[in-house]
Amino acid sequence: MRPILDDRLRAPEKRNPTMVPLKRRRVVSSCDSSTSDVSNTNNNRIKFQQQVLFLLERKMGSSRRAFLTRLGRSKGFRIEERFSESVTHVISENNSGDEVWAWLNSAQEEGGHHGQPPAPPAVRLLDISWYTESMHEGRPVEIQDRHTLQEPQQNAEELPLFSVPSYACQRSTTLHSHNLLLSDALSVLAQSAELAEDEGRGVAFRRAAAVLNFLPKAISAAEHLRGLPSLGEHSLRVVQEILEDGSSREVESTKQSDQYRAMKALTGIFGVGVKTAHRWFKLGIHTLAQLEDSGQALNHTQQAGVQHYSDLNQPVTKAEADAIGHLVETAVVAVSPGAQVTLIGGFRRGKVTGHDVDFLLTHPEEGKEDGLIFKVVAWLEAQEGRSLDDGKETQKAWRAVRVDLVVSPKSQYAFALLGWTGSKLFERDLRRWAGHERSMSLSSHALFDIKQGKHLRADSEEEIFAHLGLDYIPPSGRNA
Ligand code: DCT
Ligand code: MG
Repeated sequence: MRPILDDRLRAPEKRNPTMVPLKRRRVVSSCDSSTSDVSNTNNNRIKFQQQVLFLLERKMGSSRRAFLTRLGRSKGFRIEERFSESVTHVISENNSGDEVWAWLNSAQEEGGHHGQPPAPPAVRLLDISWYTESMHEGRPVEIQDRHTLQEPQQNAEELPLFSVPSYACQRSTTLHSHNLLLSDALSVLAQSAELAEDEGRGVAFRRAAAVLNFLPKAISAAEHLRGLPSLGEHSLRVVQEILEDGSSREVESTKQSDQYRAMKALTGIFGVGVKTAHRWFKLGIHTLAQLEDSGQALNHTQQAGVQHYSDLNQPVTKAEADAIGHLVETAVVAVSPGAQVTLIGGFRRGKVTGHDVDFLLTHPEEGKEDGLIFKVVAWLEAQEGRSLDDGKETQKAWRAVRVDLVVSPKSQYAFALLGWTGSKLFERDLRRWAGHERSMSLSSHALFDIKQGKHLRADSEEEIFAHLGLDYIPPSGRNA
């Protein structure tokens, strides 16, 4: 007997007369209805949990899709309305593998999953024949070659392996990097560019390093980075060389170069910026000793920087930061009862060392924070009986540590806290996001909505993230 297909079960053009026998016809018809509402999930119990199906409407049409969906559900199949990461089987009719793949990519992008379509093994792209045969059997039939759509080999290779949002403030970057060797190398190039006053190039390398630090696993081949934001040709070349040869010639020669070493040494002096260091470098001054011999005029800050050079270039530990925190708190409470001290900067992000210790001071009564820093510094100086530049002791029982004190009125406290916690790249991207994506202007004092023409209030960092339309990222995730 020649089986007959129900018309709606049959592909409009591609007919496969062996699929559904006549006796099924009645069952099929009983499921029919004039409505094409595929979201009408009846209460059929799901028998086949492992297979999560998605029927592609493209070329199938909405009413046929609705019909097939109801049919499948009545047989205990799990059929999703929308494509999502949980889908295991995509069923389509009269589409090539490439066409389905292209559709999936665009669907992912519309859904906000930029740049990460499912990897080919995660989702099977199947022809409608697999579905109709499964309907006939009342269970998911084994997948044969003839059921599968050709896998888009070429496209799959071009797909990025990771999904990386382009702004650092959209990502949580912890201190635990899987690619520190690579990001450290790019940071050398970033620092070299910054020391050459090429800010754009410096930021570009910082961004590339930050993306590497965000990735969930160690990179083994530069191709795996294809399509990721912020990884330009230059950075990719450096990464490739390190992965293949163990090191990058450019990075190694930069580290050895006279200019890089001299500029690092000179800007390592507290109070000396890139411009001053460069002027000295051009005069042949490359080291601290040469500077001291040169007779160059130094300002008050630079003199302190030279005097405490080795102390200030030794990293500050968390234990030291905590001890200094207690001291600052004692001083603050002594000069202004009720005033508050918060650790900010790298230590707030969980770093275990830093080049300085940063604190934010405020007072719950607006206005009472006025002059607080001067009072605190005066109290500390009186307590210590000496100021920083007085180093006449014969036996040194202390070491110099750089401490940054920031003060803010209570109404600006959340903005100051967010702005001074860092990292620098995270802050840069928060401001860039605010400006480019939200038409807002963010600073360590305020958030201004340009379209509404008004300032937005915030009492916490969470509220600022919410104003900006960003998911909240705690300090430990701001180590971009
Ligand atoms: N900051 C910023 N832009 C700058 C400088 C600083 O947004 N140009 C913010 C972010 C970090 C914070 O101020 C404190 O600055 P640093 O102490 O320089 O940074 P850090 O992250 O605390 O680094 P370290 O641990 O080396 O002190
Ligand atoms: Mg700091």
